[in-house]
Amino acid sequence: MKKIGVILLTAALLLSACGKATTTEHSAHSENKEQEHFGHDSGESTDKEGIQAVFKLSTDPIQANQETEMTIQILDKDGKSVDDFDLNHEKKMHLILVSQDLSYYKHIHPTYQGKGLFTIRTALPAGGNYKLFADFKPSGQAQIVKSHVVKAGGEAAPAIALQPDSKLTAAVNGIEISLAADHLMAGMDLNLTYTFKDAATKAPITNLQPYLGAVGHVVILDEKADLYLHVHPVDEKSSGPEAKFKTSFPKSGIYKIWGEFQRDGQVITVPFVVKVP
Ligand SMILES: [Cu+2]
Repeated sequence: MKKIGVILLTAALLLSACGKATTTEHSAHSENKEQEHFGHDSGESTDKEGIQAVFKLSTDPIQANQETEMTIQILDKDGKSVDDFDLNHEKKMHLILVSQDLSYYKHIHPTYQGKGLFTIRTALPAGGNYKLFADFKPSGQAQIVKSHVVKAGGEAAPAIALQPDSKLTAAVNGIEISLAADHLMAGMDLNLTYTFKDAATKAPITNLQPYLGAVGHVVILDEKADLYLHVHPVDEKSSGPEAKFKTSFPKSGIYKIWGEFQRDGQVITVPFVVKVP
């Protein structure tokens, strides 16, 4: 793949109560029309501190449903391995994998092998483009997010157009989950409040379990998967019936918001699509 002029801007924004929200913005120009609207890079991206993440698949090109080992090597500006990472919500790296239409979402935790090398075995569910976001924190440094696009061969799943949900309520695992957003407007601080009820009895749910050290985690992407926000709750120790997150959408547009929670030992992922004026 030939690419011209890839600009990568990474800005850490203090958005959440624990100050751990990060925005990455990628603007890219490509001769490849297919990828034009899905930020991309060459597998190596450098931020202003010079930290690089080199993504590799042991099987490249990869086919849909073919399990492969993925490696993410973190290097400093001199190309030397970054060896020490702070735990961020119990993990040294969080890896988010989405399909281009954002219909497929996976949140995984690569294994740290030492010397800046993270590995994970995974498969991609259908042909097409996927974007990976590696979220990590070299010791003593700010949180860093690096992204990479991979393409799987094979039959593509029909693309699902991203439509704002008319109703921000969903039932998952017998739990009715509602999302309310106040001040839904670009560039403004707002609260995202999830409310949990028993889907059958409508009784409030108060026994959510900590998941990765907090009542929940929220990952937000804009429709082009250029803007990545990872938001942690205002009150991490809540167990329901509410979980509140404070964030800010950088610009107007359509965003997909995945909330992740845990109850009875099961992780619940609930996606909603909103239009931010
Ligand atoms: Cu994670």
